[in-house]
Amino acid sequence: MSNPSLDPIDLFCVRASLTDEERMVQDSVRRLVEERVLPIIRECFEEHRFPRELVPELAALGLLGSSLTGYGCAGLNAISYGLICQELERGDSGIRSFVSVQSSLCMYPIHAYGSAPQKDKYLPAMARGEIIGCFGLTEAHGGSDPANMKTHARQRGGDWVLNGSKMWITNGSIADVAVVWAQTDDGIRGFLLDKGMRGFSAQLIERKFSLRASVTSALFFDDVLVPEQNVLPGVVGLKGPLSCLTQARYGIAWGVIGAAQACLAQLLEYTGERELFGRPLAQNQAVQIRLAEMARKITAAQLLALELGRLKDRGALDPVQVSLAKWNNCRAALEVARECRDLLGGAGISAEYAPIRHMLNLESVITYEGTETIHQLSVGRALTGRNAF
Ligand code: TGC
Ligand code: FAD
Repeated sequence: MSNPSLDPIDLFCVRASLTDEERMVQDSVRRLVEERVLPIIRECFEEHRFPRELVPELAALGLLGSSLTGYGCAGLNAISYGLICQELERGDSGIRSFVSVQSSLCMYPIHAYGSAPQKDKYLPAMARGEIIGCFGLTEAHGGSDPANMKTHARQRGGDWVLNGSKMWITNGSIADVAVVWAQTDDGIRGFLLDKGMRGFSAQLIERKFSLRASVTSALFFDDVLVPEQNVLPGVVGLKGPLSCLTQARYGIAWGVIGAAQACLAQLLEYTGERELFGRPLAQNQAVQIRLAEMARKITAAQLLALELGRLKDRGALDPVQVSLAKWNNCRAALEVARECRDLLGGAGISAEYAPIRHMLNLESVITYEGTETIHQLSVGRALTGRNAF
């Protein structure tokens, strides 16, 4: 490299533009991932196991609900939350998923829309990792269109009776509390279902080829009696769950960069060492062009995420900007992971190398939190003023 101080996976020196606090957050999460995640993640993926033993360590570093204020949460800015997601996903998308769901999809709605007793009961324990949450929006008949949900709650006396089911729910079978969105006579509302409520059950979804180090489940509600005090009082309508998705999608736009960086870093090492036709693989024009393409995609994704974070920290973020970044960055990361898999040749299909694991994970990440098409249509609607959903 002409300038040896340039980092090949950070060509525009994003790290140098961070504050000391942001760099400290990045360093501490990177250390945790190197010391505690990377040594076990391959086995976890092979064994289809979420490393639950890491939850207390994630909590001790302040990574659960990190951008919320009060209730034992760290109150970090948006850039720091993005860096947390990036460093965790450098390890594995499943670990970032756990933190996304706990922080953005469960703690966020309780913080934003919960009653004072709900906040006191759940948030400090969730920040400590003692209560694990899940978020139930998607249903089996069509996740892209949550407005058409069938799960419903009817008032009976002072309480609610909930019926229906949810599908593809991260953390579902290990959750102590589920934030469940259900149709009511007034519109969609959020319900806090504690594990063990009569009629509430979760079933693990097995045999996934993606996000194998993450728990994914179906949730079932059969006449679950939910007391009024477990209803989120602060929001009615689809904007409740969609506002949570904006938080989580923001984190994903950052997270996938870490997965792509991990793939490229490993590939640079490999192509530098592997000799074919009498020279290192990295010394072929065709290979360098592909490496440069990957660096271009990663750099563009980083700059988009950074600017998105600045908008969020200024309180000027629009959900359409989040859609554009989630779409662009997931697509970029998936393409990088697939290219790295290919350039590793046969070794690329081995669990010894990270790209195939990241590649398989990213197939979920590009689908959940709104598929690529959903985000393209959101941007299209913003451009044209016409709703094509
Ligand atoms: P529309 O009827 O127009 O809007 C409903 C109301 O919501 C408001 N709104 C938002 N508010 C806050 N943040 C946002 N991002 C918002 N987007 C819309 C909107 O202003 C309106 O408010 P009001 O007061 O007028 O009622 O609904 P829409 O046309 O915007 O929505 C359509 C569409 C397709 C974009 C939406 O349904 C959608 O996003 N579908 C995709 C569903 C999805 O992403 N599901 C994800 C499930 S969770 C998950 O995947 C977790 S994986 C986690 C992990 O493991 O990491
Ligand atoms: P569908 O909505 O049926 O879409 C199928 C295909 O049709 C997609 O390619 C889509 O882009 C396309 N499509 C849809 N509408 C249109 C259109 N109008 N025009 C053109 N094409 C269209 N959900 C939760 O609520 N909580 C969770 O914690 C959670 N975790 C998940 C974890 C994993 C590992 C996975 C895979 C999913 C998770 N999900 C979760 C669900 C996820 O959000 C949904 O899978 C996603 O929103 C898509 O819904 P669907 O699978 O029903 O696909």
